[in-house]
Amino acid sequence: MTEPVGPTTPLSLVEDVYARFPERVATTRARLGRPMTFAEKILAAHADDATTVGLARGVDYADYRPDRVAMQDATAQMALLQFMLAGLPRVAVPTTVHCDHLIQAHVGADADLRVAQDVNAEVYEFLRSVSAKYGIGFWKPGSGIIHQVVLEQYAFPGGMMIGTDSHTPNAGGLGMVAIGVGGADAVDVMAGWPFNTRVPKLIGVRLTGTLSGWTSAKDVILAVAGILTVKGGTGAIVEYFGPGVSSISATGRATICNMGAEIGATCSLFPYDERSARYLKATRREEIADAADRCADFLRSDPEVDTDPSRFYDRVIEIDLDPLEPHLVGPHTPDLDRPISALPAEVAREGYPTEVSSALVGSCTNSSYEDIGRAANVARQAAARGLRVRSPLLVTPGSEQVRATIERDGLLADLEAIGATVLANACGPCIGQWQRDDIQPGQRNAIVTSFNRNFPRRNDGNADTLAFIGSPETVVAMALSGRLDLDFVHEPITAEDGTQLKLEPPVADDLPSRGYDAGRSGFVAPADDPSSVTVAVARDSERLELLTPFPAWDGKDLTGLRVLMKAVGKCTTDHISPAGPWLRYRGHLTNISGNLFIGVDNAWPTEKPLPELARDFKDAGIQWIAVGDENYGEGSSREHAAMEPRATGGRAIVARSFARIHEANLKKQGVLPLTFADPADYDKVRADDVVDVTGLTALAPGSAVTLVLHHADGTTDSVPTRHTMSEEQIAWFRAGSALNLLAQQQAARS
Ligand code: MIC
Ligand code: SF4
Repeated sequence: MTEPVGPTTPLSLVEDVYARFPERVATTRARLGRPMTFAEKILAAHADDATTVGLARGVDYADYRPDRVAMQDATAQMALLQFMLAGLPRVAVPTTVHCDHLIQAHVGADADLRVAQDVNAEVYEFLRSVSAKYGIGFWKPGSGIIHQVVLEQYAFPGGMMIGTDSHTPNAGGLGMVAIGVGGADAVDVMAGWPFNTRVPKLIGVRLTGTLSGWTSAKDVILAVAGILTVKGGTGAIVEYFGPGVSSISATGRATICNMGAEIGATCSLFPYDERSARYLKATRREEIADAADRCADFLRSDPEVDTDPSRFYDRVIEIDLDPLEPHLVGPHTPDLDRPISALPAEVAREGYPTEVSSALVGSCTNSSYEDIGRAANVARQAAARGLRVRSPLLVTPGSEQVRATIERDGLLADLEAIGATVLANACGPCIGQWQRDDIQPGQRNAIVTSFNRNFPRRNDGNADTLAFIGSPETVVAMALSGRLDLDFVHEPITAEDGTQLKLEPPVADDLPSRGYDAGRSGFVAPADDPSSVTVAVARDSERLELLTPFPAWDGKDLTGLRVLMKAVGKCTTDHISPAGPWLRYRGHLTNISGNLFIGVDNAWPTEKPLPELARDFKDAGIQWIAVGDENYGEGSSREHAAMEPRATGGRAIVARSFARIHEANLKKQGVLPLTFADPADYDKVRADDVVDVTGLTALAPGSAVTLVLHHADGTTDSVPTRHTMSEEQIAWFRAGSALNLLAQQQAARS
């Protein structure tokens, strides 16, 4: 049995992992017959069986054994409700829960945190008691955003983890293969089963030049997003290498890996080097840095990879950091990219609002000591001339440790001096937890943030808010000018009284010279005596509901299905199951199903809202399909976007293509993810079709599944589709869900 979960990863765990590298890597190198990249080494060291694990990238499914699991409060509820159904006494792998998503930003840190503790008391108590009972470490609200806390406390070079949040790859900044998954995947690993996923493809990003001036790590990933687009990284690990790497700090690398989620990447990865070691030491993990130094050859790619990358990667991208300018992306999609210098002309051309209505710094992507330092440096330049922000500026520190340190070092005061409001250490406005009083719904306005997502309605629930994303220093500069159409890099900004100021490129330390101040500890260890803990879920709770297993498949082709909706264009998880006010129901499947598809741009009008229509179908015993466009399910890991359809009678989603995590979530919950063999067949599906899904009795990897569309005019179309289900995933469908199968196997084991 593993050691009890503590506030950091114990050295013994890291050493056990490092001890596996030499033999596992040698075995895999021999099997591949060539040198290896860093990502391949980590996967080899974590393969369930390195001698037999599939190696065909993008083809084979493989079993891995991650070192850790992390969950945030909005996804942990459903994950742990499922874990409770698995019938196990405790988790098999070190696991932590982090309370960060449920704190609403309104007036400021302390008051908002108190309100959250009160409003969410039932949910926090559920998470605390389940954690105590099953051996899970619990981080209280206020301790910080999951990915920042993981980076500071748990991530280590060469490790592998999964997390129930799409930005889990943040830990790649410190050389960890960290993958975002749905709760059901986390349940497998917590139950002691391997994590099964398709062997990722590899994309290499070669960095040359040096990061300098206004340009920051954020601009690197914004440029990559512009090149690869929101689907370009699907199914791939993005590995950064080359001489430019050393000019990016460990936390800057985490920013880049974090936002790799926006290009659909499985995860992103930086090699271990002296800057990683400095970060480990600064965060009081000296002995892990020493252990990593001893294992250093395994914590980077073989030299041949740097000299001949195209031999190793499915695709290679080159980015020269020297000419890279600060970028701003948006609105509505993170790959709509341009340098700041091109912004004024584009604002005029597109008719975007010229004023910035709010500027927001923070989120798991950009809330490190260095980020706040650079933002504060810009603020100090303004304060020295008596300038204040012209747009409201809100700042969310990433963790209690960062908050305490930036407070001690006067950086918070610098931001407050120009008029910034400091919010709780939490996701806040990034996930729509923003009680915005200054803008009415329907009012068109532009905001700039240092976050990572900018889908419509994401931050304030208003579809007419245009959200643009840039680095923290860009956001502060734009808050000072108050303008979206000013190139602050080359032009002076103008204060309210007419004073002009040409901002200089910010300079700041990447690590605090006086070390980090840990602040108030937010960690709660699991109970010594789990049997003393009872987990209470009130029968009449509107926020928590115990789950009942989904029914098993009856062994027959599906017939007589209806088409609930057909999504036109972008359909992210924020369209399928929006967050904001709905975060309230993340532990209550029936109640959260009230948001099903409410953000979707549907191809036809319906007489009732989609959640009601779905419920009517369910009550009438009618099953249904839904149709999606490209990259359906882009964005979040929230498995609610798969469970809600399943709970209301959805049996298949047929799309032009899927985002990785969402496709996996659908499979886990027993919903068939099917892609049109011919994307043009999307057009054949009509609102009043009655649909049969055939080929299911012979369902096997690669087998044909056909949709028979019976149109209302009496004609019929036969539409071939493809699926990517493995034997095991087909077994989930047969059992009704992966969890049903797990529970059956668990019962058979004991
Ligand atoms: C997000 O950024 O969309 C979230 C909220 O962190 C999600 C998880 C969730 O929906 O709870 C994610 O990215 O996975
Ligand atoms: Fe939280 Fe936003 Fe990061 Fe998601 S992207 S974990 S909501 S800060």
